[in-house]
Amino acid sequence: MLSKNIEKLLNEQVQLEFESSQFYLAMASWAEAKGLNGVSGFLYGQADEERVHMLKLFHFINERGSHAAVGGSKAPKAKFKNVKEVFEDLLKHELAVTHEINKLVDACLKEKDYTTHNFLQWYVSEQVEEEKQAMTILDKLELLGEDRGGLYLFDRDLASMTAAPAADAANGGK
Ligand code: OFO
Repeated sequence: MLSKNIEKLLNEQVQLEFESSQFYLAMASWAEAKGLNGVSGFLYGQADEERVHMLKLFHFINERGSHAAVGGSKAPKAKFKNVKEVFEDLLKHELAVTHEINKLVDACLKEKDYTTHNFLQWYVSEQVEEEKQAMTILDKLELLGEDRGGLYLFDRDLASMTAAPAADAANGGK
């Protein structure tokens, strides 16, 4: 059974994962409209992954005898100056998510909720990977530049980094 406080914090995380998914979807749409199919494919994949993160939380909350809440969201930022701004925003967003996960982990330790603490370790590792990936992408962008040639190569590169649909995790990672 989750405490009221942990239930509330987990539901806030549900909302944040949902907002991450919507944000990356808006980025994907912007890139697709610009004809950057490698970038948009990558971002559509990221949006799907964030939805999976949200669903994992849903299942956990409900299985622990609480109730996962569905919230709304305001429309995310949809216009970007250039590809660099997209990935700078993505990294900034991931750093903010990591901060929230850490707060949640901390709250679990304070309440001696070791089950939720254990569950959250997956998110801790995932954030390390996502931050690393965003930094690698920004490095690539720096290297290739945003002139036509550089952007073409960058777009092709991102197509090869696109995650396969995370179907196995879509049912809560079971
Ligand atoms: Fe949900 O992993 Fe990033 O935000």
